[in-house]
Amino acid sequence: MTAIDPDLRTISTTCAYCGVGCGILATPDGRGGAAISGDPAHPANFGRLCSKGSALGETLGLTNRLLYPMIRCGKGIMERVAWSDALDHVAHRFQHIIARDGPGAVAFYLSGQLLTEDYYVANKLMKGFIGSANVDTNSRLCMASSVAGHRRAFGADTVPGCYEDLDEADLLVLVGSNAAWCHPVLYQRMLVNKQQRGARMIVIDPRRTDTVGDDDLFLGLKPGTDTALFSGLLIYLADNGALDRDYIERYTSGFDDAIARARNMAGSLSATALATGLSEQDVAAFFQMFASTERVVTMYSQGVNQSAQGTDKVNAIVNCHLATGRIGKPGASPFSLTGQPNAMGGREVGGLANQLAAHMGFTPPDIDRVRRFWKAPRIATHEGLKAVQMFEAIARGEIKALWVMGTNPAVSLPNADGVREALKKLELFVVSENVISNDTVDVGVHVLLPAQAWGEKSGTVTNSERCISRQRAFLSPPGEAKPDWWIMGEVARRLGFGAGFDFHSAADIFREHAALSAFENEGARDFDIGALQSLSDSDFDAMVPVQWPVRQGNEPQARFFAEGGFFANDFKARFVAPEIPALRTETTAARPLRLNTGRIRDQWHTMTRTGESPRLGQHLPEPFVEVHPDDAARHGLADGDFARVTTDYGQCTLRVIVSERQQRGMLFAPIHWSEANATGARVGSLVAPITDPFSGQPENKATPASITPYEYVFRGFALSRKPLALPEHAWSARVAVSGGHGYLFADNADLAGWQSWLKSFTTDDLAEYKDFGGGVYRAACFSGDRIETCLFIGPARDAGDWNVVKGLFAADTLGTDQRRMLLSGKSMDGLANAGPIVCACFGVGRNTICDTIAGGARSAADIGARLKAGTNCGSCIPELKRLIAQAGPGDPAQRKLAAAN
Ligand SMILES: Nc1nc2c(c(=O)[nH]1)N[C@H]1C(S)=C(S)[C@@H](COP(=O)(O)OP(=O)(O)OC[C@H]3O[C@@H](n4cnc5c(=O)[nH]c(N)nc54)[C@H](O)[C@@H]3O)O[C@H]1N2
Ligand SMILES: Nc1nc2c(c(=O)[nH]1)N[C@H]1C(S)=C(S)[C@@H](COP(=O)(O)OP(=O)(O)OC[C@H]3O[C@@H](n4cnc5c(=O)[nH]c(N)nc54)[C@H](O)[C@@H]3O)O[C@H]1N2
Ligand code: SF4
Ligand SMILES: [Mo]
Repeated sequence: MTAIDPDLRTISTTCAYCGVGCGILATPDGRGGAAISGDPAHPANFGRLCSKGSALGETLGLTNRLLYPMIRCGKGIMERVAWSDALDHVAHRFQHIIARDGPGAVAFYLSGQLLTEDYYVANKLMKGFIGSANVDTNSRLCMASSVAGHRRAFGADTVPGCYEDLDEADLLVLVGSNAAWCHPVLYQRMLVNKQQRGARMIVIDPRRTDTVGDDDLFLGLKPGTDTALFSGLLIYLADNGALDRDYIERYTSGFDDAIARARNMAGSLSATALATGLSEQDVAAFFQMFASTERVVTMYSQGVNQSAQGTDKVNAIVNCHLATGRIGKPGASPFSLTGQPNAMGGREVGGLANQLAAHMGFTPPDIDRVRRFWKAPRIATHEGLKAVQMFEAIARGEIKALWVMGTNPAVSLPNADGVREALKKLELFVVSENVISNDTVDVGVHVLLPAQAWGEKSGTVTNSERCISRQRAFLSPPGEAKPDWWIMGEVARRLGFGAGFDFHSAADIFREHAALSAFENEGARDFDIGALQSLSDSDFDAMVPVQWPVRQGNEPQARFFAEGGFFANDFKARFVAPEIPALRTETTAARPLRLNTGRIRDQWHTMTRTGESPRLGQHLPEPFVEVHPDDAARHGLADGDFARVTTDYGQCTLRVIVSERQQRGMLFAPIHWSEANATGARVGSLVAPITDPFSGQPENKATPASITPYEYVFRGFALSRKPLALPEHAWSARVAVSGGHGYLFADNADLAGWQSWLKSFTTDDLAEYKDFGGGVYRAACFSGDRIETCLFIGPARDAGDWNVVKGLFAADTLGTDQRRMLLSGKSMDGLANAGPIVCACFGVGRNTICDTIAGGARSAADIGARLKAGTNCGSCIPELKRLIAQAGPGDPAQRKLAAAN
């Protein structure tokens, strides 16, 4: 028998990406990589993974990794230093600024991608020992409205339901959630419910997204009008005998006020239709389905949270569930879908500036309790600044030292140009990162600290259904990367707080966190994992997913509130009467459109990880803006062209996709591109920094904007084994490709300039095809039998075929014919042009799919049987269905965009 290398055994861990929190099995290959598959035993996914999770193995490379601590030296250059020097420097500078300007002059900005243990230490250090509550997190941009809505209604930030409710519901309502792309594995669970139990689905979103199936009710409401819709629903429920009077009576308060306010806002079907821009029939259909279905789950995400009325939207939804008693019962609950892998863990430790710790707030008894538990006499006694306000305080020079961990605020905060300028003013700017370059780091960080990345770090995360899972290390950390908690602990020790930070492992921290959750709790607080406070190290290592609460001596509890038990003083839930919804910004003649921003299927946030995966770079490779055909006509835009999108805050240049799925008067642009991977496509620079009055969450989905066509004379692309710095005048986007680096670009400069740019770094034996008069230049140089670098430029849309050339570039050896054909850039025998990839799992392109449809495939299942497309993660099934619906056999329109790419 061959011995098994213990380092290569399969480790069970949790996905690095979304809040579904899927279990993963990772088997290291001994060369820094790992085979990835879904964990059949994990209760979130039972073995399924989406395209992003499946491609995690392609993101483990070290090309862009930060490996050593670095400090900006006198000449402005980043220099490698020893850990002890970096930590001394950070502690010393923090100490100096705190002594001079007080604790309010320093801040931490954290992330829902940190582990609970990292988050716990950061929060304890800032709030407990430095004595300032200026610690906030990117969850402010993500979940803050849900947190505020929960606290107003339930008295605590409690998610009442669990994933099994999605399997058991008869009606699934999705509000402001593109779950097909953003929570794909949960969406697959809902589809199984639809297929097997006949559950119905309603999607409420200004855009018709891939979440909307053929037989679903789609409510394409006007942006920001969800409060009116759900207020109308409350009235309908009241007027049609659908209330649970008993539940309202026993377990809630404030019902009459809420009804009165709702009646004012949307007292009838027609008033609701008018307020939301929906048809009366659609409103009636929704209300009737909701009223008549006992088992209904209403899921909501960023279309609800990221609004100037986000908290009210949450409460308007929750009100309808309270009024019908449909909360915390099998298949019946309101359900906030969380974004990041540890959005919930961050809320549990108190990562938000207006929470203290362990779901306690800044009330005198809570402050006193946490002070005693932490032995922290200098504990902060009032709330700190929320993200947007924190960066405004930095801009005003009031906050002088900032430590950013696990987030990229120069891209993801609204008014991102303003944020970038603010960061330049800092006296001390520290970043703990995995990557050596992103827009935030590139602003001019003073100290850069290498943190362990997914696959190396170890601790816990909590998913949308309160399930705590282990993230386990299966790779050794590269260079000198350290756990985030360790880095902060070392700084805390140097600040003189050693006794409070004597942690030697993630398990040590977890035990303390669990003990705090149970400290003087006795059922008064929802978050209690006291039964886990004395896990041994080996218990912690072996810990299986567990849903909280895990109270000492109590039975497990999957749901909350079916029979009251709220966390307000009177144990009752509150009906909160929402304000009449008002968008806080108006469109004008100069800014006639509203810019909505969000996500695409195969990229994660600012692409520092998914941007490394060739598989994930295939679906939508360029930054784009989606426009309704009528608006496109009005503003002189055509599909595949470029456009400038302008707001009062900034400007971007994006490819245009014309689509009827977009609402008239609205634009949609994805958030993923940054200065680090594209030019002029950082969409956060367009977004107004307007926030919800209760949650402080910015309204990322409704900034007034204008759009104008922008012309480029040339389009082109380059592929290279080494990273390239494209000429600065070009518009470009970096795309991960097999075997090297890809760049799609457009430009107005002359071709001779591109030729000399190419020649400045390539060897003499450059094969060229040159027709400068016709606007065409193609060139390639080889190393042995494979392409080293190639450049294709052509007029308008005729640069050569990116997908074909990419295929040739990926090959290790090119035959003589292929070499000769290369510069023609056209498809050739044996290398059919598959078109842009739709199915990331099996690499099936749009052209191949369209050919199969033309050949008689009539359903996604047909296509799956012939091409395997859609048969693994299922994320592309909505797109397959759309292609079938759109394409009559041989429809040339299908190939238009493929050709443009
Ligand atoms: N592929 C992928 N998945 C992800 C992520 C990712 O980056 N990529 N990120 C994760 C994170 S952190 C998060 S927070 C989640 C976000 O997940 P989602 O919230 O599902 O994603 P978004 O695309 O931000 O926005 C959802 C929808 O809100 C709609 N919307 C805009 N305005 C309104 C409105 O006024 N009312 C209503 N009802 N809808 C509106 C938008 O049109 C959009 O389709 O995704 C997680 N999953
Ligand atoms: N316009 C607009 N803006 C938005 C949104 C929107 O819909 N529209 N959505 C908002 C939402 S919901 C979110 S969640 C944010 C996300 O926005 P960000 O958090 O800014 O985006 P990420 O790309 O996830 O940034 C994470 C960074 O942390 C690093 N990192 C990853 N893991 C670790 C770790 O363990 N330790 C350390 N130290 N570093 C790590 C990564 O390399 C990366 O640079 O964007 C928000 N901004
Ligand atoms: S749905 Fe996809 S991204 Fe989200 S946790 Fe599961 S595998 Fe990861
Ligand atoms: Mo998020």
